[in-house]
Amino acid sequence: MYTQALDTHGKEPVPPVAGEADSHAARFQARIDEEEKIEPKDWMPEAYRQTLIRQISQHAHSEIVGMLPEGNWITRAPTLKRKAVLIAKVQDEGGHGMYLYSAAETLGISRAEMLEQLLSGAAKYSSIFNYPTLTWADIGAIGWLVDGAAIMNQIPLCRCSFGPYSRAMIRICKEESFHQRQGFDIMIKLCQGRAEQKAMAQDALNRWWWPSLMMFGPPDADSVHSAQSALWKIKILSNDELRQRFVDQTVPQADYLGIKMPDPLLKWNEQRGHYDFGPIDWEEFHNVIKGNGPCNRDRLRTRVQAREDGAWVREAALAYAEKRAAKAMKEAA
Ligand code: FAQ
Repeated sequence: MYTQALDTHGKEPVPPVAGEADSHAARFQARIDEEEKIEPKDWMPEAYRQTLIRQISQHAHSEIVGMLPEGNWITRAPTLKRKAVLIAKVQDEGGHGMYLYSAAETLGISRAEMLEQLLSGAAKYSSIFNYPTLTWADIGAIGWLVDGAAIMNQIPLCRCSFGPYSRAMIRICKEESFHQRQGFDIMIKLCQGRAEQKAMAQDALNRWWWPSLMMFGPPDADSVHSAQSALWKIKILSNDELRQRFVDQTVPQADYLGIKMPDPLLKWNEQRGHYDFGPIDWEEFHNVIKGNGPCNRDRLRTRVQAREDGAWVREAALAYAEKRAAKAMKEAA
C-alpha cells in the first residue's frame, strides 16, 4: 500500500558516520542516471521529496479544480450523448486527482494536509483553470487544447524517476488521450456546422490559445525549478521544449478545422523546422497564479463550499466505520 510509507516518511536514519550522507546522495544520483525508479521507502534527498510533493500535489489540485470549468456545462450539453461523455470526462479528472494524491501521500504528506493547502489558497494549481467557460465551444477547446497540452507535458512524466508518479501518469495519459479526442470531435462538428457555430469555435480558440501555452510554465530562463528537476529526471523536457512541441502539433490541427490561432506572428520557420510564435503575456500569467485571474476566487469558493456540503457524508461514513469496528471487536471477544 502506498500509505505504508507514512510511518517512516521513507527516510533512513541520519547517517552516523561523517561522509555517509555524501555517499547516499552519490548513490541516489547514480540510480537516477541509470534510469532506475526511486520508490517511496528508498533513501532520497529531502529536497527531492519536497520537490515531488510540491509538483504532484499541485498537479492533483489542478485535476480537481479542473473539474469545475467543464462541470459547469454538464447541465447544458447539447445532446444526451455529449452529456454522458462530459460526465465521464469530468469524473476521470476527479480520478486523476485521487491517483495523484495517493502518489504524493507515499512521500509522507497526508491528503488532508494537501486539501487544506488547496482550500486555504496556499497551494498552486494550473493557471488554465482560472478562465471561464462561456460557450459550448469552450468544452471542445478545453478537450482539444488543455488536455492536449496536459498530455504533451505528461507523456515525458511517465518516464520520471519517482515510481508512483510515473505509474500514475501512464494511466492518466491514456485517459487524457480520449479526452483530447472528444474535444477535437466537438470542434470538428462546430467547424463543419453553421457559420455561427464555426464563429463560436474560433472565439473559443481565441480565448484558450494563449492560456494553453502558459500551462507549460515560465520560459526556461525564468524557471526556478527546472535545472534541479532535470538533474533528478523529474523533468525530462523543458518548459520551452514542450511548449514548442505543442505549437508544432496543434497548428496543423487548427488548419484542419479551418480556424486560425490568434497570433499574427505565427509562422513556419523552415530553418528551425518549427513554428515561430508571438510573445506570451507573462504578466497575465503571473497575475493569474497570484490569484487575480478571472475565476480564481470563484474556483476556491466552489471547492470550499463542496467541502462544507460534504461534511455530513464524511461524518456518516466515519460513524459507520466506527460502528462496524466496534461490532467486529465485540464479536472477536
Ligand atoms: N500554473 O520553475 P517552474 C490538466 C509555477 S493537469 C500555475 O517552471 P516547475 C488535466 C510553478 O509551480 C494540468 N503555476 O516550475 C486536465 C512554480 O511555482 P512554485 C497541470 C505554474 O514545477 C485537463 C513557478 O511557477 N499539470 O490539465 C504554472 O518546474 C483538462 C515556477 O515554475 C501539471 O501539473 C502554471 N501553468 O514546472 C484537467 C503537470 N507553471 O511551486 C481538467 C505536472 C508554473 O515554486 C481538464 N507539473 N507554475 O510556487 C509540471 O510538469 C510542472 O510543475 C510545470 C511547472 C511544468 C507545470
